[in-house]
Amino acid sequence: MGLCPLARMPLLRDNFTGPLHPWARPEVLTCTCWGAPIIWDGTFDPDVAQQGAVQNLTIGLTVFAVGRYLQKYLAHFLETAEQHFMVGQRVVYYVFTEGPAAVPRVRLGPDRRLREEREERVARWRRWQNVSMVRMRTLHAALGGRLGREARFLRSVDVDQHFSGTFGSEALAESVAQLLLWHYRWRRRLLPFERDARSAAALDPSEGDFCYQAAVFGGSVAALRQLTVYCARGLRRDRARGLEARWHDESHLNKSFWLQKPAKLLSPEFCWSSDVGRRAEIRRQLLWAPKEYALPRG
Ligand code: 2GW
Ligand code: MN
Repeated sequence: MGLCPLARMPLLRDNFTGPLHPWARPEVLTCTCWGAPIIWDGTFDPDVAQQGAVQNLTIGLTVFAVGRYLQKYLAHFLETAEQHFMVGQRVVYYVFTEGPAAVPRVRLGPDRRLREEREERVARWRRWQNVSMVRMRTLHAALGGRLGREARFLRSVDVDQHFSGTFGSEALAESVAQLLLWHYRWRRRLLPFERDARSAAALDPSEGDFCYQAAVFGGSVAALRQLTVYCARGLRRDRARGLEARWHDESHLNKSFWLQKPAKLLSPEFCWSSDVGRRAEIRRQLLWAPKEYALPRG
């Protein structure tokens, strides 16, 4: 397995996340075989992470809030982000939406701004399988524009979530993948990667490291431009062949992170749902994703 060039984290020095204490969590894996730290509660000191953070960085948080999701989720998402997300840092929220006028006016702290990015292709959002396609393409285009010039690091997240605990500099790196809450205990060969060899997202049974979540990913502008264009091309290629990967953009994201290893992994504690039930190794729930499976999915 080749070492991922992104794993070198050029801008972030060793003390960026504070001293890592893998022994503080002997029961979980705290480092990948390619040397990327896996951040669990207790493996970093939030204060040290904060002090060690490179100052004068703009961190972007991109979120799509289209149709009923705008009214339903965005206000709570932003309010909790104000309390917990990168507090003390310069933050720009990039809200992709068709109805900027309807974006809730949430009081923002100093050094924090909200930019409304116009999402024009709203008609396409009816089928949820299209959601992933549109998001990857739109994000890629935005990264090539103002957003890409303004922010140094970005996180892309689903809006149907909220922050419920500190989410700070320990979660930044050249490229960051979120371990999927459902599968982190599973055997590798059982992981639900795309196995249809005709799909651009296909992974051979001997391939795939971990199962990552498309609802949360992050990194530098350069790393995310690569990631989003890779996924957008794969999605387009599959569609042209009448294929749809098992987990849509998530399958393509997993293929991309297999080829370009993430520099940092976040434990499922950073994106947890009470639907999973109690797990001894989950010490806190940083981002809780309430699911409404009863609602029509389009
Ligand atoms: C449109 C049709 C059907 C379902 C959702 C939507 C929709 C999504 C919408 O009307 N408005 C909207 O703003 N969204 C955005 O897309 C919003 O940011 C939302 O959080 C995100 C993903 O949709 P969601 O949260 O309903 O789908 P999940 O939680 O099942 O997401 C997983 O699957 C997605 C589709 O492939 C993505 O991979 C996503 O990253 C996964 O977490
Ligand atoms: Mn979601």
